[in-house]
Amino acid sequence: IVRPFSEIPGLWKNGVANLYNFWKLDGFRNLHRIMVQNFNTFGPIYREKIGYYESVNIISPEDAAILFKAEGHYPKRLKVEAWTSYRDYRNRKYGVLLKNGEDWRSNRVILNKEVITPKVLENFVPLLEEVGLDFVARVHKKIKRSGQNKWTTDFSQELFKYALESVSSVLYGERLGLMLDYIDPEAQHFIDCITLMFKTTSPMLYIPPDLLRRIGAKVWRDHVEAWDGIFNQADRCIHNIYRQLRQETGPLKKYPGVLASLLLLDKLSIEDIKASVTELMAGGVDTTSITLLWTLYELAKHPNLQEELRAEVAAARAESQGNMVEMLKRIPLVKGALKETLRLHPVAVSLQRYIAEDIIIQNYHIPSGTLVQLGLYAMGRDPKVFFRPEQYQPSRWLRTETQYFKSLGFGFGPRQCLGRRIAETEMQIFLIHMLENFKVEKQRHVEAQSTFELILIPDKPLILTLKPL
Ligand code: HEM
Ligand code: 2DC
Repeated sequence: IVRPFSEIPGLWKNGVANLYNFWKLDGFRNLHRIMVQNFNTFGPIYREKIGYYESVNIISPEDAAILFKAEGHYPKRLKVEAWTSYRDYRNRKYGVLLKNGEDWRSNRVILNKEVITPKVLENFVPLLEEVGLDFVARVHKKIKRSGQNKWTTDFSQELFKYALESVSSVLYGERLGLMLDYIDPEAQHFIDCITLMFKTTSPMLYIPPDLLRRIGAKVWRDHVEAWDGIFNQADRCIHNIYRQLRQETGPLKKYPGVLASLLLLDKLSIEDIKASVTELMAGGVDTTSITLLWTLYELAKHPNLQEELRAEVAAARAESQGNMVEMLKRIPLVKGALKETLRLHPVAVSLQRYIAEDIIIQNYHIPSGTLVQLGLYAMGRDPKVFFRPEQYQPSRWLRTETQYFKSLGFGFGPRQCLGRRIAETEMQIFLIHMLENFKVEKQRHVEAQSTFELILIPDKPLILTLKPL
């Protein structure tokens, strides 16, 4: 017999007491580890309430399949109130990230055609390849200047710039010039604002932002300052392209970028376009750069694997005679490496949906409208799901039995990551060029873990060394 909702194990009776305990455990930073612990204590399903935030948590791929089958036509994830509050406060429109219902769907369908259908790859690849080559040239220059035939540093800032340059070049069809020695201070400010925006969001998951605003709390003020910086910079970029496009006469010679394509298509209002393009620009920096940083770190830990990947890339290059679109079809192990990075170091600690119908999971009844979370970080490290989960093994993704609802780093279904195609292509091209040019090494004995700042990031600087091959 199916057991009722009220019998699901967990701590869901006193949200305020739970919030206090959560805070004592430094839960704002340890959310992912607390989830792992909760699954160990309560089993594969538990109910939870922290502050006003209530959810049912699941961990297995089979249960994830049930969850996503019940997501309905307008999939809705946890509302990040800090983000909607800022837009309400400043009177700005929501983009696809924050919209829901029919408004979300109609915008998303149009955006999908410009950023996530396979056919846009041909447009993106040349733009992204240019950025990849510039990154390699920059590293060679740094190595030469060092006089030591190597470059040792915390590459996070370098990767932030690479990611922003990549996403901007796809969105605007134009380069910002971030691979140069002297960069626009406004671009650096934009990068710093995104980091601050994520950092200040996590406490506001559990304490209502409107309350924090009314009492004049510093997190809220910092959060507003961060988004203001993000919107100002994005507005400048968007305005620029808008002006250029109006001066343009006659047909376009080359692909003009996502923004110009959307403006020319004329199916979304300018305000809607601005809102979503800003989200794409802001969503495209820390996500890919941190995933690439973790990947370099894992490659540094596994020199033999690094050689295997290099061999695959060399063979792909030879077979496709340097045609990058063709080359991207011939690097399954590189793609496996990126999946493996997202398994052990996912950007999103969980995926969530408000279910659109009643479901039964682990023999418990869960009513329609409940917020159900799949613990993505916990699933990636669960030995019941992945054989020897602690081992970084890209080849596990070459076997089909590994796939069923297990590769969920970008989410699932119509509400999955809109930037997925950009992110994947950008990261694959980066790894191809890096493997072809440099060996990655790390200092021994430095082990890093994830820390939660809304997205999961390394808890300490990852110092790596690049040496020319
Ligand atoms: C949503 C992960 C890069 C823009 C999401 C979601 C995840 C995710 C898990 C939620 C999906 C769901 O609920 O099913 C990642 C990872 C990335 C990445 C792992 C890189 C390694 C990017 C990039 C962009 C971007 C580069 C922009 C160019 C977005 C947007 C949404 C989203 C706009 C909201 C889509 C919607 O609500 O319709 N991402 N992301 N992401 N991501 Fe990404
Ligand atoms: C954070 O408990 C933990 O891709 C919460 O590019 C649940 C939650 C809800 C939404 C998730 C968020 C978590 C992590 C960051 C995500 C976000 C949806 C989109 C966002 C996964 C898991 C992200 C990073 C977007 C951000 C774009 C934005 C900055 C414009």
